[in-house]
Amino acid sequence: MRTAAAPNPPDLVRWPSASARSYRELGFWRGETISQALRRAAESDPHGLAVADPHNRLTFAELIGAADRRAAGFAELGLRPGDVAIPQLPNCVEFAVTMAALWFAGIVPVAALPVHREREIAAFIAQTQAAVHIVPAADALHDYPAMAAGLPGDQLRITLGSTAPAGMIPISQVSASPRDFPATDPSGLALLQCSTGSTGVPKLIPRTHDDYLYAGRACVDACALTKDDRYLAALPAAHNFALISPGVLGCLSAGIPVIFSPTPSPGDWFAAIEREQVTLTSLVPPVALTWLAAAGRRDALASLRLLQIGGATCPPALAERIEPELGCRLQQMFGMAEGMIACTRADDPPATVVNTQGRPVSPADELRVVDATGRPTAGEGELQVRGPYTIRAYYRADREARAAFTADGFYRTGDLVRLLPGNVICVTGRVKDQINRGGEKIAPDELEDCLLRHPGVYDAVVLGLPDTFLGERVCAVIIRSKTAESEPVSVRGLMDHIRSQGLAGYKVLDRIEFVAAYPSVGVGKTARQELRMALTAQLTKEAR
Ligand code: J2J
Repeated sequence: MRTAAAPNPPDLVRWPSASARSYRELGFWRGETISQALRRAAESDPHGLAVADPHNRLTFAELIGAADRRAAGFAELGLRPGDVAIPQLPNCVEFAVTMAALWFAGIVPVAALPVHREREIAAFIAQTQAAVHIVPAADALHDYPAMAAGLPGDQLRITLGSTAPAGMIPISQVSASPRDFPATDPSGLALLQCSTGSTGVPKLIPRTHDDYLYAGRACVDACALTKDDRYLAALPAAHNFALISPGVLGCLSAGIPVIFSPTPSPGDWFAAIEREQVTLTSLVPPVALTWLAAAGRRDALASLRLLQIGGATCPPALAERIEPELGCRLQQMFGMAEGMIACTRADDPPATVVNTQGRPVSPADELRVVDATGRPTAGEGELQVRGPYTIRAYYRADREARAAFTADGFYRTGDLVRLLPGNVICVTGRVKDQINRGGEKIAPDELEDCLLRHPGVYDAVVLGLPDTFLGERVCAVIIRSKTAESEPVSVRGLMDHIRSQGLAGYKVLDRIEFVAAYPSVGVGKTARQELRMALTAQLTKEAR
């Protein structure tokens, strides 16, 4: 049993009081917590289906009952309101029960993903002093309990497996008679989302009950969903796209059932859609391509009316194929875990749906586009956003993280856009130092840092090269060290080295190039960016 509650320092930079007041007056913030929203949805339809996966299904009343018992179980273990939890939960009914239980008990979850590994989880623990880490049972790809056991910290370790190794608690034992918990502040911290980051250290994104629930409601409205809809969580459920756009939480709090598909294969997704009569789901572009390749089974998709595609550029050539080949409407989604979400709408002309990322989901989203000198421009430039569900600062932000916000509270997205009439966004590129590999974001800095830890590497530059399937793939350009005693490092050696660094599974090198020297640029961070750009241009030209 853990005795001391983790500290909960005032880490939340709130909206200025005048903005907060107006968001409340306009009804965007309702002064409701996520627990209250879920209970309200359950009260309006207790016997309706809430969540299902291939092995389990729960009505709203059953979901609330299971979450109440688990919340009490968390309290019995010594967890306190305000503690931080790191749940790494796969897409299954347990995801909804555990997340609801954490919120019922006033515990703040980090939206960690099953694909995260030692490096990311250790960084989350260090930043939050998390009181508990919850992992899946060991599977064919990864021994989660062993990973959890090896991580530093005195956090409790819970596994979803039915049995647990020494030092871990099986989730089946996290259960007790329901109890009352102290009221939670709706304007307080509800969730720590994960930034995709452009530096090595993942930044955490503090989302409040008020703002996160509003994002979900605004997306439900923008998608014109009703209680007759059913959402399939195909992408990892804790990712902001699948959680609140409107995703798992947006749907459940609106009384819309959520179907989980644990295995990422089109065959299983199609079967789930057919079995559960799913009406909408969300995908990243490369996964949408795999759906098109499997579209021989199009009859299985008969119930699907809306396919959301986002997370990375959806090329028009892909966008144009969705409706004719899959028989459902495409909705482009452009969002960020920091806040602002934009999407195309049912009544948009086809050219807008194919060629743009639509308009923001809230009338209170403020957008501006600035040129390289920071001045507003009518042409292409960096998108900056501010509004009722866009954060004003990262969690426990250092100086570098604070630079992501302007003095007047706009978030610098790092995305290059053109704004078309009606606030319609057309994403044209990015200025941030990041690789978008099929919707999964990779900080070149982090991979470079790992590569430089190899004794055979003198210098390393990591960059994204264009790729027709993934949008971008990751390439490392290496200068070997000239130490006489060591064998020159090989491609295989570096791939193995990266795999041994405890990084999330998607942080991979697709290609490695060895060179004798880099084109000469200056020193410092900007020069590094210039070097990446010069090498990207060179390698892209060679590939043509
Ligand atoms: C180009 N780039 C895009 C798009 C995101 C909904 C949908 C996606 C996310 C997400 C999300 C893009 N075209 N359609 O949180 O709620 C890139 C941009 C953006 C970054 C944010 C949501 N959609 N992007 O992808 O936090 O560069 O959120 O700034 O993972 O993804 O990434 P993330």
